[in-house]
Amino acid sequence: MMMLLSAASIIGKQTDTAMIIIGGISIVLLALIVFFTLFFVIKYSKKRNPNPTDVEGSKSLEILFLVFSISLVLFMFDIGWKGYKELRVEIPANAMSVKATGQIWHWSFEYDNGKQSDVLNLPVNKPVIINITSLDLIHSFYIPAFRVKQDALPGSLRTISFTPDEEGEYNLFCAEYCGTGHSMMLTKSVVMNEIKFREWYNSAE
Ligand SMILES: [Cu+2]
Repeated sequence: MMMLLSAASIIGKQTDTAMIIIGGISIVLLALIVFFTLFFVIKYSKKRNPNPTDVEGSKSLEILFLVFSISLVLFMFDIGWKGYKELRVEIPANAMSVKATGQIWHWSFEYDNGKQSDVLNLPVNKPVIINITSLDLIHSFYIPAFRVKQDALPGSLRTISFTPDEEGEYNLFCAEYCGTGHSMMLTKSVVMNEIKFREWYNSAE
């Protein structure tokens, strides 16, 4: 979206759409509220309306307003809830799992076959579930291009799931200030085609 780097995962693209929808609704509401505030301030100013008028409430208008605003809030909640479920609850059965470990001051990744890496290599278009932990203090696993972020907590496994859908190299940061080396705590996620990934995954080194 606009100035953001483009999303390279399915959930990332949905997140951007949610941003545009919810941001758009907020801008329209702000415009309406400011417009009516100014409109009534001018219309009922002392100069134009020297004798205050008694304004009666309108039950039907109030009910309409309540129903409309509650539906709008629930609509926005629903967008967020669906995204939340995709990230953490409804994880596809064929998802590939990777363990990500944060420590001062680097990331390391371990795959199901025991393969280890300090770069997060992933196959394109394949759902992945990252099991995140920390060896020392609180870090945070953050890949802006995929729109995913999850705290890494010592003694605890947290998961986040997504499907990268564009090949390329993406920055992977620690997003929790964790000490003097925090700004150096970055690596990459490399998304490659299935064949290349298999080659790397099954290679000995
Ligand atoms: Cu950190």
